[in-house]
Amino acid sequence: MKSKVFAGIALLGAMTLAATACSSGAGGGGGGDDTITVGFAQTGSESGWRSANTESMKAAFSEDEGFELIFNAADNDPAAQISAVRDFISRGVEAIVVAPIVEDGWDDVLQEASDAGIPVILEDRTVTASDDLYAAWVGLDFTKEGVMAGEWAAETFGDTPTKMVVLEGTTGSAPANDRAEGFAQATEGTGIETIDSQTGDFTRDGGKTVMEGFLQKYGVDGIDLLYAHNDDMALGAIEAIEAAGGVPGEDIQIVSIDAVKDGMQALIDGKINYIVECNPLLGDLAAGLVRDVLAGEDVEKTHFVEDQTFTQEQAAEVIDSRAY
Ligand code: GYE
Repeated sequence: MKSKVFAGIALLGAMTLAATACSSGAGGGGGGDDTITVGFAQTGSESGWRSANTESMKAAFSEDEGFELIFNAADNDPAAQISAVRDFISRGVEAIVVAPIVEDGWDDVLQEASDAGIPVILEDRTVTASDDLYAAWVGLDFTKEGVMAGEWAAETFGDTPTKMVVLEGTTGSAPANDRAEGFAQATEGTGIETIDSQTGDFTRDGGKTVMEGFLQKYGVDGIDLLYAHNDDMALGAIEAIEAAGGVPGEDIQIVSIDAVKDGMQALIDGKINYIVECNPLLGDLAAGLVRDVLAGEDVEKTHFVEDQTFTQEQAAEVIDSRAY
């Protein structure tokens, strides 16, 4: 079976190749048999988080690490993503990794992968299908992220009547559902009232367009707080608020999730007030799970990666040392 031993051999092979700079040459030549072929169905390229996640996955599933990666990004179209997984099955890959765009609708294709004897590892987002249908999941606790964002809002606004608008992530996605739920839990009984909530699809353009609509409807003065399910939508909203003559971070306070570089910079600049991290560097963990599952090892079904939170001061301290 292909396992850690195998990964070690692949790594040694790569080192030897680098040292001798010759023998099997480029491409699929030497070591081809030993390579683990993996299909990865990514959501798309909607955000800075996603770019960092894709980079992390490509590095972890590289040839040097002993993999041949078939990469697909579905442009956030759930049907296209399921087709990509079916294509991986028909190509006979050894393992499939999916970052599911939405939670629902996975039962059939996961069953097909299982019938074909191809293990599926989920990274990032979760699904509603039975966990018997996949080997493992690695990602973040989105509900907890929502709770942490909500706790900041509850502490900041308390009983003060506060008009909040929400920029939701992709409708039906696990992070949109869970971040909404976590925030609601943490702000229950406070003076925060959701006056509007719409999806901005996790994109900067989406955040900007939806925020423009909110501003037309309520005016800068009619909104006290924006909760954006990711930094990119907050960044789009900042453009909309400035264009409407408002001061983001002051006239309208903003809390968002991800802690990507541009978001952290906006936090330092005082345009965002608080950020909850969502760590996108899941590649090594996902690759480790693929190796272990293919080696027949018993793996835990769920693997949570820890997140932290950032105030403006904390962001300034760490921004230079962060990898994404
Ligand atoms: O927060 C957002 C991205 O699924 C955790 O997807 C991920 C989310 C992330 O587009 O920026």
